[in-house]
Amino acid sequence: MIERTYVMLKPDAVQRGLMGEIVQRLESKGLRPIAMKFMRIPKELAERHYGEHKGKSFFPGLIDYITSGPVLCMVWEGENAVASVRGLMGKTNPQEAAVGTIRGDLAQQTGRNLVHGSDSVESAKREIQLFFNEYELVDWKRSVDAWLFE
Ligand code: D4T
Repeated sequence: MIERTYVMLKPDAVQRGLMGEIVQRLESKGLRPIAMKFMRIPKELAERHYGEHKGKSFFPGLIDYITSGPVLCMVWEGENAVASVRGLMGKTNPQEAAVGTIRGDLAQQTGRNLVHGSDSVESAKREIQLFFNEYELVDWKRSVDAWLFE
C-alpha cells in the first residue's frame, strides 16, 4: 500500500550536521519526498504535535528540546511508508535501536534521538495537516519509479 508519512529531523540532527545523511537514507530506500520545510516550531505547535504525551514526566523536556532550534519537517511517500520509515529510524531508545538504523548508528539517548516518524497512517494524516497546507504537498512522479515498483 502506498502511504505518506510525516518525518521531522529534530534540532540535534540539524545542529550536528546530519540532515544530509538522514535524507540520504530515505532517498536511498527509494522513498519519494513530497514536502520539506525548515522551521523553528512555535511552542504551541510542539505541544499539539506531542499532545498524546501531555502530563508525562518527559513532556516538558521534550517540548524544550524540540523547540530549542530549527527542525526539518518533511513528508515522504512510498510502499508502507509509515512502517518503512520507523524501520529505518530504529527503536525510540538509541541504545535499543539496531545497528544499521538511523538511531542505532548515529544517536545515544532517547532525549536526543534525531528524528521523528509517524507511528500510524492516522497519525501521519494528523501530523501532515498540522505542519503543511495542501499547496505545500507536491504530487510528482520519477522515471526511476519503474525500477522501484513492479
Ligand atoms: P517520536 O514521536 O519523536 O518519533 O518518537 P517515537 O514515536 O519513537 O517515541 P514516542 O512517541 O514514544 O516518544 C516521543 C518522544 O518523546 C521522547 N521520550 C520518549 C523521552 O524523552 N523519554 C521517554 O521516556 C519516552 C518514552 C522521545 C521521543
